[in-house]
Amino acid sequence: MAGATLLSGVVAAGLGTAGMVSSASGAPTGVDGTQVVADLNPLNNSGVTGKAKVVVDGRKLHVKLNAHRLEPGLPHAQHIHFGKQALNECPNVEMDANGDFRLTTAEGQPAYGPVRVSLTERGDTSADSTLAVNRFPTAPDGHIHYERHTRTKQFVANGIKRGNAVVVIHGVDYNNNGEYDFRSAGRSELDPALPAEATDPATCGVLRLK
Ligand SMILES: [Cu+2]
Repeated sequence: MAGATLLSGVVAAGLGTAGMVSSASGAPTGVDGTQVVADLNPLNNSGVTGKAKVVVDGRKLHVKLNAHRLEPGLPHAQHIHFGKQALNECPNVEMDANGDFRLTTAEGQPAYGPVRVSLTERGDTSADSTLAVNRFPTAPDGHIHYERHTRTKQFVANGIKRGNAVVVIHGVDYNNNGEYDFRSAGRSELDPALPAEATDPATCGVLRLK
């Protein structure tokens, strides 16, 4: 009898603690910000994998990104995509609208939405820098190790905090000749002056709450 009373006391205390934790985590922003993480998975048979982490505090972002098996020595545009109308997911082969066995950046837009943050190494990080080719990492030895503090718009920060934003790294050398050229995939629909190899997505991951 005494044991049963003790046990029910422990259960009640446990529920009380759980209730407190959940109400604390439901607060608008913690002191240290909200952390979201992504596992990056290959698109377009690139073999590129990686991990990304973003800590959001108000409009401030602290971004860390590591990726591997990228085409070395070439610029890799990398962004945080988010769209209120998007699926907030990575694209799959069914989104290859024209059936050419390539997923272009435009074909992926219904999944991940437009560019909101350009993960450049210096200067502007807005969507204005979507194709700022000379400010993106060039993946020496196929690796990107990236860290940057920046800011974004409030609605974008809110989308990231809700777990709805998507990290995408672009650049696929389909014909493995060590450069972006027009031979294998033609022109980019984002900028016809660029080969599609420079802008097609290589890897993608949804930034989810832990
Ligand atoms: Cu992108």
